[in-house]
This record gives sequence, structure tokens and C-alpha cells, in this order.
Amino acid sequence: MCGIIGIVAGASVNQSLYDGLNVLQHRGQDAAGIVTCHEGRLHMHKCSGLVRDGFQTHHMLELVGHMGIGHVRYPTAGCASMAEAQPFYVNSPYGICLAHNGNLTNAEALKRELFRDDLRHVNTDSDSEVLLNVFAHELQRLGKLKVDAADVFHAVSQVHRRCQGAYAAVAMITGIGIVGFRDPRGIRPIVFGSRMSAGGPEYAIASESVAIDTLGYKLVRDIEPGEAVFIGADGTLETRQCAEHWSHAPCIFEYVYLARPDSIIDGISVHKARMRMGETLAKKILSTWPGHDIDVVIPIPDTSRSAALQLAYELGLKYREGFIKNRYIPRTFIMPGQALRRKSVRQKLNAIDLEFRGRNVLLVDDSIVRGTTCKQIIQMAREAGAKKVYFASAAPPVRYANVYGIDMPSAEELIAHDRSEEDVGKMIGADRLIYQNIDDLIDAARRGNPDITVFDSSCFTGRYVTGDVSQDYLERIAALRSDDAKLDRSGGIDTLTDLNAVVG
Ligand code: PIN
Repeated sequence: MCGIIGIVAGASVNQSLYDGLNVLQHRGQDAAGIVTCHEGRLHMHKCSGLVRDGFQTHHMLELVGHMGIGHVRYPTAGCASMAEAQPFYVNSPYGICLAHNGNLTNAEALKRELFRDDLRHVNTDSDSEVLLNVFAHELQRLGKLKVDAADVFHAVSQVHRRCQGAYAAVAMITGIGIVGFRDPRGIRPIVFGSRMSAGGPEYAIASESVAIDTLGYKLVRDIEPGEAVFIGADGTLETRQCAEHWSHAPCIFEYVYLARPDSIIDGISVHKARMRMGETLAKKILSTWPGHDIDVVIPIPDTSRSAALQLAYELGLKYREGFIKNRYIPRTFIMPGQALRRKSVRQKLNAIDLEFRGRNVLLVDDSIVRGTTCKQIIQMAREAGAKKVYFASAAPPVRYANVYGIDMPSAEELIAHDRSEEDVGKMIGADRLIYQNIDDLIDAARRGNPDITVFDSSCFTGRYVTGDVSQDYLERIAALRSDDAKLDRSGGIDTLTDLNAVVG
């Protein structure tokens, strides 16, 4: 999962890009980058970690220009080195930069094809560099000294023909403009907005509408699956459907956990979808457990709050904030000779005992992934004096790997993989576990926009909407994502697992 942004304005865009990336920071905290364009020159700064830590005044002063793109990264496939921080750049043709959210499922074949047929070298393991090179090659084939919107749309249509998987992307062509495009199933989100300035209209493209809102733009709409939106350096906007065939299958996990609640994705308010998840969970409790003895509903902050609040309301129960989250997550310093200590959830969450003592509590979380965090939280609730600890997940059991750009663990590391709901309940130590039904989850999202009939729900169902995901591919992904593989890549420093243990 990553965040992308692109802006063409009448004045410098560096501050807006920086602000926009900060608003999209929840989509990736591993690396960030901005590239701007001024008088035929590109200016780029990339860093590891958070945007606010990696950009200083002197970097910002160098990011001159009225158009630019930016990226925040949460690594998905391949390694997580600085060489793979985005935006990526190719000098030919024209000088093109690209920022990508998603994952190409045929990246390896494309990489071979790019080398053998297109004479292009891809220098990293990142599928985003592959995407950029396919786009660049398709523009180059036109053999023009200067391209226009129609040429860019043609290149995007060739990208759709060659690339499989999930991609929401922004690309900037030096001196020409910015294009935002989305794969023909619209798996990952991307929207655009506009505002009027003294010099004419200005446009922004971003992963989530929250970035458009906070930058003072008005949300125009989502980019349609397969569509491209081109904003010329002169501020003119053109849109075109570039896919031969397209259908809509947005990722349901955006509504469960990934997106900010104040975003609207594909016409569906994320906050409202989460409230409806709480409503359907309440209905399930009432129908399957009519004589329940829950005294209080307690959310596990932050994401689950919208669902937990509505769940409590529907059950006519008290909703209480029982866990307080430390906003400042401490760094782990690894001293020579010290084995890495896994950070306990306690460093992030602390219980207010009086909300638990002597009560039967229903803890609510957005999802159960590895099950490690929720197990510790259930233990904390018991230590705080709860009589019974019940657990509700606003999502169904997560049983399969994600191949469309979410950094989920490999299937074997998912607690619900190959396990029944009862077994998961026992393993996490809950007195009772209530999972959302998959149909209810889809319904909760769909009620916001009934025109969407299919959601990518593959991590719950194992059915991959692109239809090209083989067992062989899943095994390769698993090898890249396992804890051991991550440990190997980080030279023994278990940063990713450690971070996962903290953020869930
Ligand atoms: C946490 C969101 N959410 C919490 C992410 C925990 C799974 N985990 C997925 C639950 S927050 S576990 O709101 O963004 O802080 O299953 O791995 O234990």
C-alpha cells in the first residue's frame, strides 16, 4: 500500500505536495519522495521514513516548479531499499517520473520482455520501475519529439494491454504534463480535484480524497477503472477511457482498514462503510447469540472506532474508550551484541482498568491478520480485570495473501489460514470470537454505491479478480514476504516484523 499525488498549479507546488504526502502518510511510512519540474529540469528528493523527518527546508527550496508528483511507500514486493523509493525516473524519452500504488502480477515476465524486446534495463526488483519503463517505451515507440494528450492516452492503453494486476499511478513528463491512470479493474483508489486560482484552474490527483480536501481543492471524481486523466503543463485537463475492456472491482480492504475514514473512495464514504460494518456485526450477534451477556463495547484504536460505535448503538450497550494509544511510537535502538526485542503492544496501548474491571467486554478491531497483537490486547483486558473478553472483527477471517499491493504477511503467517473461526478464537484467547460475514462486509461497502457489484475480496475468499494469479506466483510472493525473508533482506534487523508487531 502506498500513497501518490500529482499537482499542476499556477504557482510552486512543493508545499502542497509535501502537505499532501503528510495527509497520505498512513498509506506508507517506509520512504517518501517528491519530484518537481521547472523550465525543462526535474528536481527530486527522496528519503527513508516519514515525510516530516526526511524533508528539510533546503530540500524544499530546491523543489522548484509549478508541477510535480510525490509518493509515500509501504513496501509490498521486493526489498525495501532506498534505491526503490519513488518516484522512479527514466531519462528516455523526454524524462519521465512515475509514482505507483499497487502491484503488477506479471512484473517478472514484463521485466524480461523489457530487456529482450525493448532494450530497457530495470535496475531494481520494484514492479513500479517496470510499470514506468513500459509506459516510457510505449511513448518512445511513437517516435515524436514532443507528445500531446492523445499520445499519452495511447501509451496508457498499451500499458493496460501489457500490465496485469493493480496500479493507480501518476507520471510526469518533463515540460509536458502529468497523467494519472488506474488499472482496468480500478483495484487501488485514485481521485482528482480542481480549484480556481487567479491564473486559471489548478488540478490535483491523489490516492485519497482526504488529500484533495485538505489541500483546498474540490473533489471532482474518482478516476474510472482504465481511465487516464492528463493535465498539461499549461493547466488544461483531458480525460479518456484507455482500456478496451474494463469493470470495477475496488479493493474492499481500503474500507476495512487502509483508507482514512474521512475519504470517499469510488463514491463510498469510508467512515459510513465502517459504521455499516458495525451495524451488520451487531445484527449477527443478535441473531447468533441472542442471550449475550456483553456489558460494554470497547474499540481497539484507531480504525475500529467507527464500527465499534455503531455496533454498541445497535446493541443498546455502552461504548467506552478503554485503551489509550501512545501517539509517539518509540524507536528501537539495536545495540551491538543485543538481540532484537520484539516491541510489545504495551508500548503502544495502555488499558484504563476501570472500564474493564468486573465487566464482560466486547473488544472490536477492524481485522485479525497475524493474531499476535489481538492476543496481547485480550491478555491486557484480562489483566485490567475483565470478567469475560469477547472479540469482534469488522472483517471476515483473513486467510489468503494479497497480491494487489497490500503488505500482508504470507498466507502461512495469517492466523486464520487453514483454521476454523473457533480455532482462531481459542488461539487468541477470546471467550468468544465474532467475525463479520463476507456478504455483510460487501453489503456494508456496496450500500454506499450500489453500482459497484464486485469488490476485490481475495484475502478473504482466495479468488483473485484479475484471474491470473497462479499457485506458483503465490509461492514466490510467500517466499518474498515471510518473516525470514524480510529478516534476511534487512541484514538481521527485523524492522518490518517489528513495526508490524507494533502497528498490527
Ligand atoms: C490498527 C489497524 N488494524 C489493527 C490493523 C492485528 C491486526 N491489525 C490490523 C488490527 S490502527 S493482528 O487503527 O491503524 O492502529 O491480527 O495481527 O493481531
